[in-house]
Amino acid sequence: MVELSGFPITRKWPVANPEVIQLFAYPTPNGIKVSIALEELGLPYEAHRVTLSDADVKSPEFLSLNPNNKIPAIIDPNGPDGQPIGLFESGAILIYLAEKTGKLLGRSTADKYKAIQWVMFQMGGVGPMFGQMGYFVKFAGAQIEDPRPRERYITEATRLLNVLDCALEGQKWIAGDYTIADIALAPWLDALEFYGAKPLVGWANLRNVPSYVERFFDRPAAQQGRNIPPR
Ligand SMILES: N[C@@H](CCC(=O)N[C@@H](CS)C(=O)NCC(=O)O)C(=O)O
Repeated sequence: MVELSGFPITRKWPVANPEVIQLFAYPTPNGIKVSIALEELGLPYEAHRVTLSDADVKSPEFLSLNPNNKIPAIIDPNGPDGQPIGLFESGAILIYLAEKTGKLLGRSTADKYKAIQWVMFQMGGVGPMFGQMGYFVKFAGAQIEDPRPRERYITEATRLLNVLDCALEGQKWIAGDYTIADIALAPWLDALEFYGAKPLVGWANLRNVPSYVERFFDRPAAQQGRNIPPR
């Protein structure tokens, strides 16, 4: 029997089955990357609902697993060398799960680095820029008179979308085969609807991204994982 009581997070979010991967998340674009990957990989897991409130993400128990107070985070009871491992940062978790299973990273070493390249593009570009745009467009827009932050992030989000749109020309998935890069990207593309930002970033002019997102969410694992853990 694996023992996870050494992870203080389990005091606030008790573990029912310590033999399976523990996911601590909320169904945001970053959170559902991991639930969708787990569904795609068919790995058994237990999902714990960690809201974005300070009471959850800034609790000492959560900070013990992710000192950066953000979902998602995981504990894999059966990590490298059979030892439990805790991980945060969704990109690192995706790479970890793909390498653990030998899936979702293409067929060759070159494919693998192409996939990781697009994961990094999402982690360093799409996620932070779309997130900031969402803040200025949807949440804080009316309270901030200076138009420059809003314009800056809309311009950058539009630029990133067009990079992706060009790269998807003639491709079903961004790195050839379906990989963790698609799992990293599609939830963020889908968030543009929630932000009400599609008209601002020229969504209607994109040739490939809209059908790419539809194709992604047609997958049973994406449909299942996008609601885990429930709100
Ligand atoms: N780079 C991080 C970003 C994670 C992130 O921004 N999580 C948000 C929800 S999508 C969060 O937990 N926010 C709570 C907070 O900042 O207090 C990752 O990809 O894991």
